[in-house]
Amino acid sequence: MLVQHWMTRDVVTVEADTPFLEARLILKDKKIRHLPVVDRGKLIGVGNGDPSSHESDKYLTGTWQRSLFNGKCQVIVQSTREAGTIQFRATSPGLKDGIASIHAEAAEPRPYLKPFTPETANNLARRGAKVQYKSAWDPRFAAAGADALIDGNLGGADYQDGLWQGFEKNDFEAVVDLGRVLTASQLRTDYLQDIEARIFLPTSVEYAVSTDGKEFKVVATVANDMPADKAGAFVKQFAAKLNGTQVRYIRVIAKNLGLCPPGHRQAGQPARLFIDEIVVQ
Ligand SMILES: [Ca+2]
Repeated sequence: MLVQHWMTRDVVTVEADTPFLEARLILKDKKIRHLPVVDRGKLIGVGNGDPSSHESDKYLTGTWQRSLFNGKCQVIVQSTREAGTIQFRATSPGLKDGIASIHAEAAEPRPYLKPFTPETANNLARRGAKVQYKSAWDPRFAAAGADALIDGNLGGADYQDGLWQGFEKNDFEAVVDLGRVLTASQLRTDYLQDIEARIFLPTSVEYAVSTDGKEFKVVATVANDMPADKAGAFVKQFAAKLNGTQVRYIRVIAKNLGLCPPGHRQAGQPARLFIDEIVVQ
């Protein structure tokens, strides 16, 4: 006779604040004489990493269990609102019990952060502007298509938010026709860097302006001063002051890094360039 033949497989537990009458009903209903109290923590899920497993991730009746996969399984424990030690024990027939103590500390509540809503730039499309592309966007990252860069919508840190237009390996080159001659004080384009997604800032952005669409004058070339290995997802503005220049056509050429640089996880693979808007002020 082994202990495993006597041990309780499906342990029913209660928390310290469970009403006594409810605990008594559980004892009667389950025909048990002992009811472990799990304090300052509760189980909210189990798993084992086996993608073909059909076992439940939740046992709302409290009879938590999970098969091992490659000798391991996972338990998700949630702390309560009180600091203290969370005691956890895993048992299985034929195996030594596993016991873990987790110390939960009191924490300051995090401030509420408003969900991200895209900033709106001046909407040139509504004012009759058109963009003529000299390079083709990647169809996987088309955003709003031909008007994406003059629709007034700016992207966020998520390259898949549908507001970024992507160019793989190619430079970005396009001419905006404002439809009439305007006095402009600044040109600006924003780019995303998220090197995990092979998205890099342009190495430089050149702005040229014209009033007839034929003769273009380069008014600024803005170099990138951000390292190509800077991790995380962030947006950088490349702006050029114009000081009241007369413009109708604006040509923007943003140079793609070309290939993911040495040291990158996908070194040698095509680099992507992501732009969301051409802002004329
Ligand atoms: Ca846009």
